[in-house]
Amino acid sequence: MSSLQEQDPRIFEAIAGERHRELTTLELIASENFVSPAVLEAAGSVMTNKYAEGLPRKRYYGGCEFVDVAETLAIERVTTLFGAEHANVQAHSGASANLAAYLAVSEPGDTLMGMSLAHGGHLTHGHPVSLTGRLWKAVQYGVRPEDGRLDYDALARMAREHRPRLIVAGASAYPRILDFERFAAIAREVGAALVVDMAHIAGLVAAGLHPSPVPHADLVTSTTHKTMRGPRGGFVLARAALAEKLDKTVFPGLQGGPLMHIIAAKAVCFGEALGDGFRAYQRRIVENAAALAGGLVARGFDLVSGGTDNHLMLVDLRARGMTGKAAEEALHRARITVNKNAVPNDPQKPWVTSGIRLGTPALTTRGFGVEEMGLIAGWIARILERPDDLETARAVGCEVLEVSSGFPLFAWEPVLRT
Ligand code: DSN
Repeated sequence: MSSLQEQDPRIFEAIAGERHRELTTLELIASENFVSPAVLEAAGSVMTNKYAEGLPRKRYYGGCEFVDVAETLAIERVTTLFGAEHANVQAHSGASANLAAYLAVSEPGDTLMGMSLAHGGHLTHGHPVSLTGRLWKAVQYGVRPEDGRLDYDALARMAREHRPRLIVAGASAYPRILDFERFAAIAREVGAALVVDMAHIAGLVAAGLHPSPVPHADLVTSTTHKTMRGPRGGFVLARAALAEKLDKTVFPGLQGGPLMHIIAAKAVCFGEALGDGFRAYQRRIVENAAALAGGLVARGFDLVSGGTDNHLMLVDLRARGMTGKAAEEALHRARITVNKNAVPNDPQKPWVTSGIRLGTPALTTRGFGVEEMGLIAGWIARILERPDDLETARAVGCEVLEVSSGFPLFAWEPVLRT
């Protein structure tokens, strides 16, 4: 019996239940993934015990010689991976990474121009309920109604009109390539700083499958747990000229003690991303997304922008008279996990929505390929044709279980950097 099981059986059971859920359902949430055993081991390590305010070799606490090794490796690896001049790996999350980046190049009260959550952006890109929308004067851009894509000429006009101090590029539900060079030109023209939030696509960028924002942006923020397949957390890349400002903004500006166990796990994740297998893994994510999108379009589904260039797609359910909430619940009954998601100009409230977002990073980690993506498109179509039919849900759920039992979750072996 494990010590957790003995001491706290309810938490032990909850963790066991989550492990079972992850094994026996299809994880199609575009922002989730499954970490390697090595990342999990580092994240669950004794480094959780250590206070280490400051930076490697410049700490406010003694006894930091081993956590310094972990943080130094994380910084070295992530700067190599993305060709960046400087990195801060202490941000606890993508939201805190964004806040740190904004504060490094602007002041509360300045104008921030970011992509609206309702059009695929993110809460922290200036939404009124987020601190970013309360502290900054936010103006929000969206996608073209006719094709669901960004209109860079419209963005340039908006920038000229509002003269933002800060432009934020990046998205959490945009299935197309982002033109960072164009964003940089727009920012330069109006004298704005450019912050790119590459959280969703960081793995693709690291693998060279999406153009990199690093040569174009003043600061680049990311999470480590999406396509990067690392622990839950954030980081910020910066030009050398902004390094000190950024580091001081993270600590002591926004955070106290860094999560050293998570920083150790980030170092492991970055090491895996530098390994030989990572590019092939990212390529399979993109191939799987294209196959899933193709399978859905062939079955009559409307995808925002007509398809995908990256790891995710957005299914617009309005023509089917179905809400995203109803679709999420119906698919859940058949062991398929997705999230309801607003489509551009969605008439429904955020809690209901008219769409679902699907992504392939997690199932690609398990070894699912294009053949299985065809099966999944078929299962989704069967469920959403009869969303209330419990017999269809049961039958599809059995097929899901049978197919997914061939794809172990915790046994995969990444190619490690030596
Ligand atoms: N909540 C994340 C996502 O699902 O995309 C973004 O922070």
